[in-house]
Amino acid sequence: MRNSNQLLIRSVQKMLWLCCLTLLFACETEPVIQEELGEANLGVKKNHNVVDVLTTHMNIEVESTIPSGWTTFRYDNRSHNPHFVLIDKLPEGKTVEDSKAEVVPVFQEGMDYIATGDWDNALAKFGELPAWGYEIIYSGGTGLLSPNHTSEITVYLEPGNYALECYVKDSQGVFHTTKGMISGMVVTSEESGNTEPKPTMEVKISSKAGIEFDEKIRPGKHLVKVFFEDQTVYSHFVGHDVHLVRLDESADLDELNSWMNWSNPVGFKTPAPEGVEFLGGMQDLPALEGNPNSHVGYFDAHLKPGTYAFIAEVPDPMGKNMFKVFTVPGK
Ligand SMILES: [Cu+2]
Repeated sequence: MRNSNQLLIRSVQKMLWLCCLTLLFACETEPVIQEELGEANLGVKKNHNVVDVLTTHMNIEVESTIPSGWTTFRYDNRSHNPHFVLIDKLPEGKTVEDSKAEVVPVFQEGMDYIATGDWDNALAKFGELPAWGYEIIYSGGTGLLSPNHTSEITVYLEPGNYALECYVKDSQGVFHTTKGMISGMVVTSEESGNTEPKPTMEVKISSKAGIEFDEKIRPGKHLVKVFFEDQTVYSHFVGHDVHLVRLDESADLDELNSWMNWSNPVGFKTPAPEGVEFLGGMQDLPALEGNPNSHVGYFDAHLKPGTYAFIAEVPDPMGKNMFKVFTVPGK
């Protein structure tokens, strides 16, 4: 397994990662204040224009066309499984239909080989990914979200064709993408007019230092800014991100640490580890050089007193300082 992993890492390192597109800035408008009685007023503000995203089973419902610039998505998970929404910017001329035909099946067949311990054939299968698959720019998205939860995120999107996907696995190891959790969306050159949000707290992530934040956290409604100091490709083909989880006493941190890697046969398989409530987060951002908007994404977090963690969806997040448990005190 170790040799196979090294082979996979080497094969990934050979691959081109063409994330060199330029982002454009959008104009801004004033946000609306939203407060809730009984909660600490931490000054969270929200954008007017919100794109609704809905899951009721193995689906992602979203508007087919939206404007560009700062974009707030409200994800409502009304299904019985945890899901996320990763926003893929597709290369010029490609659509979600190309992803369904040429990318999704390759990952599923590769995963099926991994599940049987056949890494040689898995690597051969991943080698069949089309060259354009390596030009997909992961552009943020909603982190893992437990059933019957909603989460709002804000990211900056430039015009183009996008795919929204979730690749959590079912109990048989079938990716949710294979079961239909991938949808297309066109982002037009019309600007949304939304403003960059004002956060109440900030989390930084980098391949070198892991996840860093000020652990003195007040309870209440927060808007979390996630700053990507860099981005890279790990052995599971994708980069780092930040998920927020609430942990109860039954949570097994080692189990969760292993679960956060889809290329682990037991990883990302539902049911999710016990005692873990997924509260959203920010999917991979590209952190493009010279484009400050590509480094930041925002998500809302209702932090009641308790034990939480910020965790990345990477192989062994604990070993990368990307699994940080923290406590939110009482008022
Ligand atoms: Cu899913």
